[in-house]
This record gives sequence, structure tokens and C-alpha cells, in this order.
Amino acid sequence: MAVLRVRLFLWFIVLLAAVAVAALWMLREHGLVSDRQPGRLETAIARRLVVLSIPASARKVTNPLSGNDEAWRDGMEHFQEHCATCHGRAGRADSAFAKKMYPPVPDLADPAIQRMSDGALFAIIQNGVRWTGMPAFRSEHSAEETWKLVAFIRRVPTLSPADLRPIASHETHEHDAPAAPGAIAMDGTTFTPGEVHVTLGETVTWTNKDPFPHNVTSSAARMHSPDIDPDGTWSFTPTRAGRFEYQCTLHPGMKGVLVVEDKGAPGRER
Ligand code: CU1
Repeated sequence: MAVLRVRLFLWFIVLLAAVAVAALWMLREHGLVSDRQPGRLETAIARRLVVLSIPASARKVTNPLSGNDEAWRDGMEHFQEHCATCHGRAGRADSAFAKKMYPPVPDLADPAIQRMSDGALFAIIQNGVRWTGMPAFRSEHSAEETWKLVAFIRRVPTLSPADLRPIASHETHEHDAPAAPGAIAMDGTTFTPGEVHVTLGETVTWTNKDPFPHNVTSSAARMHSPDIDPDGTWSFTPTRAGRFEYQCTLHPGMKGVLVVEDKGAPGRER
């Protein structure tokens, strides 16, 4: 018995040393850059560890809103506000950040994610995942809101563009007066609408609906906003006609187009 134990212990040490050597080798080969894709083994082990870290009792809980066919819609609204920045508007990890983080942001339609139980998804949203970019939302999302998010995650694999669209129109209804032609929302790290046409002399107003700052920058249009805080607005009256691409310098990939038409000189705007 004792011999067996010593043997097991020795094997354990050998295994540990092998892991350490492999880790060191990887560090020297690739450094700690974050825009690499982890290998399949690493992904599988990490996902397994995440699930194992959730108490079995919590994992077994099923979504109390599973009978509610509309819960995912509320979840989607919430998702756009808090999660889309990293997870993408449709949860498909197509945001500007997704592939540049380590571990990368998972595609929520991935079978490996969909196989997780309701309770596991709930726990991940509430508690976050250490050593990843996933924050703990416990203090901001009530249990009900979190279950709605879980309902939305279940919907991700079959989500259609039409499912996503109503929210944009619905949101402008809820939060604001009817959208003026020169009104642009900054929502989910996206300029909406992405392309806006105005006439020279008209004022354009950006409203930040995200919980973090954005700006509006285009040197061609001589347009340089300060960082616009959540719920803040910024207005600009173009002084020259043309088609201007602009962006938020805080979020590479967050881009929009402003077309300023000079009605006095038709033909020039195109
Ligand atoms: Cu931004």
C-alpha cells in the first residue's frame, strides 16, 4: 500500500514537472500575447474547470422563465446594453474585442456553451469567470434579469436578423422623442444608424446609450468630440459637404458614415 502511494506521488511529481516544462516552453515560444487562439485541449480543460467550479446544486437549477416565450426579448434588450460590447449584438462573438481577448469571447451558439445547464449559465453571469474578461454581474443584474439573459442565450443559435431588428426601433420609442434625421445613437458599441444623410447646415446629435464613454472623430470632417459619457449627447454642425467616415477612437471597429449634402450645389454630394 505504502509503496503504491509513493509511486503515485512520484508520478504526480513527474506530471507536474511535465506541465511546468510545457507551460514554460509555451511562454517562451509565444509570450503572453492575447490575440492567439487557445488550442482545443486548453479550451476543453478551461471550460470543464469553469463548469466544475459551479456547485452541482446550482448547476441543476432550470430556468424558472423557461415557460415564458417572451423572456428572451427582455433578455436581449439587457444583453445589448451590457454584453454586446464583447459578445456582439447577436451573441456570436463578432465584436471588435472578441478575438483579441485571451481567452477569446465564446460564440454563445457554440454547442459547448449550449450544452451548459441553465443553472451553469446563470452562475457564470452572476459570478463572472476569473482569469477571463467575464465580469460578475451579481450587483447589477437581479436574478430575474439574469434568467432572462439565460433565455436569450438559449435563443442565440436560432436568432434571425428580424429578431434583432425590432429592438432598435423599440428602443428609440422608449428612451427618446422620435428620431430626428440627424440623431445617431451609440448603442452596443455601434453607431445607429450606421450611415446618416444630412443637409449642409443641419445639426447632427449623437446620444450615448452605452454604460461607458464613446467619441466621434473624423479629421476629414474636422469633427472631434470629447469622450461622451453614458447618457450624454454631443452635437455637430458640419461646415463642408461630403461623405465622411468617422469612428470612436476608444473602440476600434466602431465606425459610422456621415453624408453631408449641399443642396445648393446638387451633384456634388455624390
Ligand atoms: Cu466607443
